[in-house]
Amino acid sequence: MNFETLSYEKKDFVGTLTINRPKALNALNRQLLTELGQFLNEVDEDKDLRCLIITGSGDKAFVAGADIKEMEDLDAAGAKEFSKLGQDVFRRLEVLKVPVIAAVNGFALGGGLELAMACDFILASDDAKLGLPETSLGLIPGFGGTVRLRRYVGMGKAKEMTYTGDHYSSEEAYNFGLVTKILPKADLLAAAEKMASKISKRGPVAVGIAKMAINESGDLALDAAMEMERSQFGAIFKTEDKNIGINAFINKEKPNFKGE
Ligand code: DAK
Repeated sequence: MNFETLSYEKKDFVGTLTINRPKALNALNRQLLTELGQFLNEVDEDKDLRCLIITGSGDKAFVAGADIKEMEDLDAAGAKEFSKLGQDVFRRLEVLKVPVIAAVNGFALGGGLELAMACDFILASDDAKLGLPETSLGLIPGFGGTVRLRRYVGMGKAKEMTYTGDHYSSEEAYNFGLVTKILPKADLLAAAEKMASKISKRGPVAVGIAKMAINESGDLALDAAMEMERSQFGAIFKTEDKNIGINAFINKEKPNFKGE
C-alpha cells in the first residue's frame, strides 16, 4: 500500500492508519478521500486484520475538516459530487468488517468529526477539540454529519452543536456521549492499541457480526431488530470460532480464535 496522504502499519492483527497532511492539519482534500477509499477496499480483504485504529499525524490535529481551500471554487454540482465522495468513503468505513477506533489526537472539526463518527467509537486526547463548525463558513456538514451526530448525541445536542458551530473540549464531548474515553495525549495511541489488541483476541467473526447488528439495529423497528439478532445468533453457531470459544471455557484455557 503506497499512499501520499496516508500511512499504515500493522502489528499482531491491529492496523494503525495515520491521516498524513500535517501542514494542513490533515484536512480532507479530494486526493486524501480517494486514497482513503482505496485503502479501505484493500484492507477489508485482509484476513489478518482484526481491528483498525485511525489517528492524525502531528501533535495538533486528528483532522481539521474538509479542505476549505479546495472547496472555494466548487459550484453546486461540484459540491454535491464532493459530498458524495466523502459520504461514500465514510459509509465504506462504517461498514468495514473489523471495528475501527478513532484516536482523536487534537482538532476533529467538520469533516474530521464526521470521519471520527463513521468509526465505531472515539477515544480522545485531553486537549482535543471536537465540533461541526460548517455553519461558521456558511456551509452545512456534507459528509454525513447531520445524520450521524444526532445518533451519537441526540436531537437537541446535535442541533446546538451544528447551529452554533462551537468547538467542544474532550471532557464536554465525553459528558454528552460523543467520546467514550479521554486519555492524556502522550498515552492516547498506546491506549487505543491496548484496546484494539484486546478486541483482536475476541472471536473475530462474533465481533464483526456484533458490529453489523448494532449498526443495523438503529435503522430497524424493534421486532425486526430482534429477528435480525436472532438469525445472526443462529448463524454464529455454524462457525469454528464458537467451538473454540466454548471448548476453551470448558477446559479452562484461553481461546485461540481462527476467525472462521
Ligand atoms: N482546510 C484547509 N486548510 C486548513 C484547514 C482546513 N479545514 N484547517 C487548517 N488548515 C491549514 C491552515 O490554513 C494553515 O495553513 P497555512 O496558512 O499555514 O498554509 C494550517 O492548516 C495551520 O492552521 P492554522 O494556522 O489555522 O492553525 P491554528 O492552530 O491557528 O488554528 C484551527 C487551528 C483548527 C482552529 C484552524 O486551522 C481552523 O479553524 N481550521 C478550520 C476548521 C474548520 O472550520 N473546519 C471545518 C471545515 S468545513 C460539503 C462537504 C463537506 C463539508 C461541508 C460541505 N459539501 C460538499 C457540501 C465539510 C466541511 C468542513 O469540514
